[in-house]
Amino acid sequence: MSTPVRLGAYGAGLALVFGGAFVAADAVVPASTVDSWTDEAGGHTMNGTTSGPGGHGSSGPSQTDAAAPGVTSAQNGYLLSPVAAPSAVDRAGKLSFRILDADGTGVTRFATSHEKRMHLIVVRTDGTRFRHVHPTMDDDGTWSLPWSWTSAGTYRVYADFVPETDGAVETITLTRTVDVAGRLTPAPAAPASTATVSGYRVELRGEVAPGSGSDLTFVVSRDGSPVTDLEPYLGAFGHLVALREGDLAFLHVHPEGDEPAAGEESGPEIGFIAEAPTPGRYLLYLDFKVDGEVHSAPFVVDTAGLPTAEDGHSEPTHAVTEPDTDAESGDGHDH
Ligand SMILES: [Cu+2]
Repeated sequence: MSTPVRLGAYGAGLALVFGGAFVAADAVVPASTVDSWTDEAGGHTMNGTTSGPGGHGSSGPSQTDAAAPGVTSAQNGYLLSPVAAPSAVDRAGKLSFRILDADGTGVTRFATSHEKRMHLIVVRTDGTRFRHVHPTMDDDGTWSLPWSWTSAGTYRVYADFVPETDGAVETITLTRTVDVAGRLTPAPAAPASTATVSGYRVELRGEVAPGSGSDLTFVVSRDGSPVTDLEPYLGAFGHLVALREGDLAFLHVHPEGDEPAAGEESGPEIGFIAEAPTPGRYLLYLDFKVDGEVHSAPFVVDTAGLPTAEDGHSEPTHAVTEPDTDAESGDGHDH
């Protein structure tokens, strides 16, 4: 794979790289191979699971550009199996899946990346109910963790990992959707540059500009006072996931930069450099850790100069939705 685009670091030495690092990776497996996998997988849905993101992203600016990770169940010779999970709300069970190689064999060798071998992101397709967790693996390569859904809807599940191979180190992000039965209350995303979670107020400063690096700074406060005791989490002081509205392409998993030293604290600002591959709306989720607890703060940002309603982009009429209960309670994280 060719050298990823480096955008440099900002603030705490963290960089958010949209796009560039992923572009080269898609060339390895022919599209026809991916298609056949996708078709195959579609025939083996189970437990309310459907394969792939198809049909759940009709308003995105770009549906299937090959550069975007996190929109397919297969990439670079790796396939995400159908995801088994409870099929309705409030049913305790477990969520499980495997990563299969090109022979259909379960992959069991994963490199540790950002302190974990597997990062699992689950979010409802309207952008709410974000969870970022770390399952454990059985001998046969089955990843699982206890699971229940608090809300009905269609969810995107992302498995983000680095296979342990003798070859180049590459981050793979694969996705599936899971449908959860129950009464659904959709909560369309509306622009939101502040979030309140567990008493912490987080303000996002800066804009996302398509095609060029732009500074994004998150400022954390509590009761009007800056929070200066942010703790390292997964090897950084903040952990940002960005999804593109529409196709929910997974644009980033972890910030880059030097790891904080043990016991080091930071705040109230957490800086990133962002580059969006296309104009549009992006859903951002900042994980940060204070007093041993991880909190997720959701944001919705439009790229600068995004066309408005008269150009056919529908503006939501709803007020900004409150952070969901998962994010507020901070559960769904393992530490
Ligand atoms: Cu993770």
